[in-house]
Formats: sequence, structure tokens, C-alpha cells
Amino acid sequence: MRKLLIALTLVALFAAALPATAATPTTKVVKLESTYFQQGSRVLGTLTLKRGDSIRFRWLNDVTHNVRGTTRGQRFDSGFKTSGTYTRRFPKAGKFKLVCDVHGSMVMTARVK
Ligand SMILES: [Cu+2]
Repeated sequence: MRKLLIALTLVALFAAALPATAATPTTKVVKLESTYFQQGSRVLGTLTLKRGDSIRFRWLNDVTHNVRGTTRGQRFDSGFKTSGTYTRRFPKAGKFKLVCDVHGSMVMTARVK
């Protein structure tokens, strides 16, 4: 019994001594407003992410958009949609340009640290 208590105490001590785990990945929502990428009411710009984070693009107001990644390492195309969402994960660091092929003004950069 005593040995068990000592063992349990040691396990608890080791667990407490472990460094905090890396920040859990988060998902940031980017709205596809009339002709802009927006986070809340802010027109993007640049959105800064941590490696492993995701962006969830959200279509609003029945306007047709796509989201296309044009930078090597992050080339993708959501396809044209008028509603719903598209989620993309960014596992590698870098600067990635994202565009909408319908609206020339819709250009943003995902900066992944
Ligand atoms: Cu668009």
C-alpha cells in the first residue's frame, strides 16, 4: 500500500512538472461580405494564424464567391458557392495569398507563424 502511494505521488509530481501543452489549434471565421474578406467588421488585410489553425470562410447574403489559395504549399479552391462554409487548415508557416475570382477587390493574406 505504501509503495502504491509513493508511486501515485511520483506520477502526480511528474504530471505537474510537465510543460503546458502547445496552444490548441483554433478556427477563425472569415466572412465573405459583398466584395471583401472580413473578420467581424474589419476588412482583411492580413489574418495572422498559428501553425495548425484553420480559417472557416462563411458565405453571406447569397452572393457568389469562391476562395482560392494561390501560393505554393496552400493551393486550393473552395469552388463557387452562395451560402454555407468552407474550412481550410494551415499546417505550415508562411504567407499565403487568398483571392476570390469573382471580385478583384477580394484579396487577403493568411500569415501563419
Ligand atoms: Cu467574392
